[in-house]
Amino acid sequence: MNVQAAYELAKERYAEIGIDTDKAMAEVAEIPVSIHCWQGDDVIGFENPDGKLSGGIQTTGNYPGRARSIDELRADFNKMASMTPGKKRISLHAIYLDSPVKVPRNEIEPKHFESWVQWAKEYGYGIDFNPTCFGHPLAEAGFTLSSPDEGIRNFWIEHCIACRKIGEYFGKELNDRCIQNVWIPDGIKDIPVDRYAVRARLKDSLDKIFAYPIDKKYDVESVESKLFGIGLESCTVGSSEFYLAYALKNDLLLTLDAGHFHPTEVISDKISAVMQFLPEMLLHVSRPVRWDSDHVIIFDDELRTIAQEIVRYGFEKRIHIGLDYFDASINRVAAWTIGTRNMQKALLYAKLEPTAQLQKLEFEGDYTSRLALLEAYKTFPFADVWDMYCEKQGVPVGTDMLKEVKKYEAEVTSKR
Ligand code: RNT
Ligand code: ZN
Repeated sequence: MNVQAAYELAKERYAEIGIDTDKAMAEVAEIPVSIHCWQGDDVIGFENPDGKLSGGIQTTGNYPGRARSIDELRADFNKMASMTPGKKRISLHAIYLDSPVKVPRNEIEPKHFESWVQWAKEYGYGIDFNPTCFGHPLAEAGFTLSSPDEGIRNFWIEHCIACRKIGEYFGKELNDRCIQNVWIPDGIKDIPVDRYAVRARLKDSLDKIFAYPIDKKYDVESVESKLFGIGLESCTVGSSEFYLAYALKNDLLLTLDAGHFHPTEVISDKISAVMQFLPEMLLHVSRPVRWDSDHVIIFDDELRTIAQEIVRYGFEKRIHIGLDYFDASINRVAAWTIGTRNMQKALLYAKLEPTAQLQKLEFEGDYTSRLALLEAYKTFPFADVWDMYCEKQGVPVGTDMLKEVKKYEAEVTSKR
């Protein structure tokens, strides 16, 4: 396969429409993607090896070979990273702590994440963080921060404060900003009669969490809304309106997860609305299939549009790209790699758009040209630029990734 020759032709084609493909590749290489650790082990973590996922989210499938220990997870992550171009961060959940003894979630400390920091430094990854308010006996009733039980609320408030301290620690250690994402599963299965009180309790708990002084230079906080969870269909306490308002009022970031809205709503349309009012935001790029199923992200219209909405307005530094999907029905390393490569691919695709020209046509009302050109550009030789980008980044080109995954499966994951 002559990547170089094909690239030279593609480069010319793009130059004709005013696009510098070398520049596009260099720019995309600088956009960090925060890769979720939880694709590697089906969101189980290391707090409790028999941990069960709860909170209305589910991994389905039992393909063999999931990571069962920190070492396995790190090895798998590194394998994925070696097959994925671009700048990488890892998004950890609190349950991925490294501790030989069980630590109650409200007592976790930076020391439980020291080995993650060492590892991240070694490989040059940034670290983002998430409190884990699910998969725990005190979350089983469906409520955490909005629980009617004050003791339960306080437990989760303490957990979230502990996580903020850990985020601050990551930021300081790595001279970085740790993006801390607060998502809670709280919801109600059947029609409630006091939605106001539960939401008031959530607001009060969040106020207590964020009142704790943490250096925002290192720990940047975001809140994630949701529409519904399995078994929590009638009301989600932390809904879209709730968190949009909360983030605005309290100077926080807002997280938009692609699977957390009504089926015909897309987050690509929400980014430009939120960005009018918030300086930064976090995305959980995911793929809902009929529900918040968290399928592996594919190179589809919505993924491309999400990337375009980031790149078109120069929001690369203000929008933090996090991935959030988990498929247990296929090889986990492949799932991780395919999705992460697709995010990168979509960013590169977006960089190859002659946006200013299209925006001018739109401004002038020439929608005929807008449509004609958008369609024509779809079949430009993008694949040749993508292959070149992979080659330059030293990661597998084209279908070679699959060969590597199969090899790793034969040698490593199938033996678990
Ligand atoms: C759940 C949210 C949340 C989780 C992760 C594991 O619906 O999307 O972000 O998926 O925190
Ligand atoms: Zn999410």
